Amino acid sequence: MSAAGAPANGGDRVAAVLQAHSVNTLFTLCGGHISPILVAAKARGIQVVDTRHEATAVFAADASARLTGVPGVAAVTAGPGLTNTVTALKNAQLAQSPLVLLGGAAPTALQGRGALQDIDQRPLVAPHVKGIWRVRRVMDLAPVLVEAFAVAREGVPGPVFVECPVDLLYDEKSIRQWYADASGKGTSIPDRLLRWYLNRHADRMFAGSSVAAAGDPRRVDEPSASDSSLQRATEALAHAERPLIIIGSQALARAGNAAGLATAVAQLGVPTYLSGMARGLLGTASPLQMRHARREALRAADCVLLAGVPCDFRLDYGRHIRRTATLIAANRSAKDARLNRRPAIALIGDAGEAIVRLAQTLGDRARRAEWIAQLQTRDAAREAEIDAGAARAGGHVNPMAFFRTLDRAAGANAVFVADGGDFVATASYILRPRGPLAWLDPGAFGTLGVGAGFALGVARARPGDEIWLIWGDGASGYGLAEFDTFVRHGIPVIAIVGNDAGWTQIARDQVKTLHDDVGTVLARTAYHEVARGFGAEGIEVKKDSEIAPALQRARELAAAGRPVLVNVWLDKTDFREGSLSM
Ligand SMILES: Cc1ncc(C[n+]2csc(CCOP(=O)(O)OP(=O)(O)O)c2C)c(N)n1
Ligand SMILES: [Mg+2]
Repeated sequence: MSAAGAPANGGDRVAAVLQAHSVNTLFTLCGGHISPILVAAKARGIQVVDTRHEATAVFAADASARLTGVPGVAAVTAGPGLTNTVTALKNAQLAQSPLVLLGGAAPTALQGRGALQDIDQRPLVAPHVKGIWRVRRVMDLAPVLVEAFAVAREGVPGPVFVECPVDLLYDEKSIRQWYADASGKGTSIPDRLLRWYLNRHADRMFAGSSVAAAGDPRRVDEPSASDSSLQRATEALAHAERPLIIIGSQALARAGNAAGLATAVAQLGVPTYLSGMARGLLGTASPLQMRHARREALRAADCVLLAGVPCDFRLDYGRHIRRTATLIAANRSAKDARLNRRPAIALIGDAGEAIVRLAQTLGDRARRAEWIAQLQTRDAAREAEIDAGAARAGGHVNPMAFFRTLDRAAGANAVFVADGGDFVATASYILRPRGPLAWLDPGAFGTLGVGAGFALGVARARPGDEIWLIWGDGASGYGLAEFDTFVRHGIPVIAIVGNDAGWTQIARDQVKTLHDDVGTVLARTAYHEVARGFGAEGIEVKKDSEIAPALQRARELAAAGRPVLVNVWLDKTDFREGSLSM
């Protein structure tokens, strides 16, 4: 702190705002442009978690935001540091996850003059964020960041980007000295002009910076559906014979309200499918939760409430909802509420809050015992099919048997992170997330490579929870190097690699339709040895009989603080035959 109480430098101004927003972790990969932010964050007690790829840092910030509702924060260096984040930023945007990305930039006086890593960052980032700010004065750092945090959270949440040029982050004396050295001691008129120019430039940059800047969060109003639309939804549901609710990630935008939402669904007594971050909302054994044959249920339903779920590819573009059914769409985004199907009733606002209010106005007037029983019977039949599939023995491990065993083995505080193709799709049918916000998948962008970063974010948001990273062998390649990060930071992730020696989800259709597996074949790589190389534990599982002991051992190691990779040799199965995502 300076005499006037202002932060020592711009880096500390940034760190002070993070602290005021209850950010406990800064995910990063270092670079000279952002050093003052990292050092100041550490000095203020914020844990700096340094990763091996900038995408990991942003995926981690995304996961942390999803679990806490507080925007996650990542800091990356200028140029290549930023370009490396684009996939993760886009993923967060489509998943409507609020995060703040801090990027370095070349010194303000040198931008556009061939400085190291000096590129125009705006056009790279702008299409993927809700807001972008390029700070030009030290005194603006804090207010801009406060605004960035609020924009990330309000309305439809999403990522934002704040560019902080390096010369705003160091203290005034050093920067003036640096500019003085750069402009030399020459006495010619151009030399003197340059010194005058740089001096004036520094005056502008540091104007007003002797005063401390407030970093307190700005209030964010939560959007709320109108009373009249809610009344109409209440009536529609009360008169329905076969009502159905589908709850998606956006309904959990306010992470802290999950328990209230679960209670409301139980009060309504309407059969419910859960997707994305809503999986696990009703625990593992709710009689209202249906897990299978969603398409058939949608075809039969006469009133469908989509809560935070757009009619995109994941819902077959709304094709399976009857034309005669009353469609109710609760969504923070008016556009998403109308995507591909115009709802009869649009509840524009927080979808979770809408369900809570519906439970108050409707009570259990939409509970239909016979309809619930009908869906339960179909669900049970599918579970029996899975049991039969899981009982088939092959040369190596049966993925269905594997996930049935994992479902029994995982602890009550398990969080599942899903990153891959067929292997994780099988997991999503069989694993039962223990509670709300205990299942993470990429979301609508469907990118591979989220796993290691998500696991890292979960570890920081839910210290002490048991983290299972369900990885396809293909997908694991994007993040294996983060085992180094897990080891250095003592983060006991349990990674399960479904080793089918291939990019199977793609191979399945490519071979069938084009009769060639080119580009889809991998080796039975010893991924557990790779983890050992990074200093973690590695376990290999080649037969069904080895599954349970391996999982128990992995849990023990994780409980003792050790990251583990379990490399599981899979059999080919036809479980996912016929499913094609486009
Ligand atoms: C970044 C990215 N690249 C490529 C794809 C296309 N893709 C979807 S599923 C898949 C195969 C995944 O293979 P693996 O992780 O081994 O899982 P498996 O299907 O074999 O169980 C691929 C390549 C993608 N979704 N994201
Ligand atoms: Mg594979």
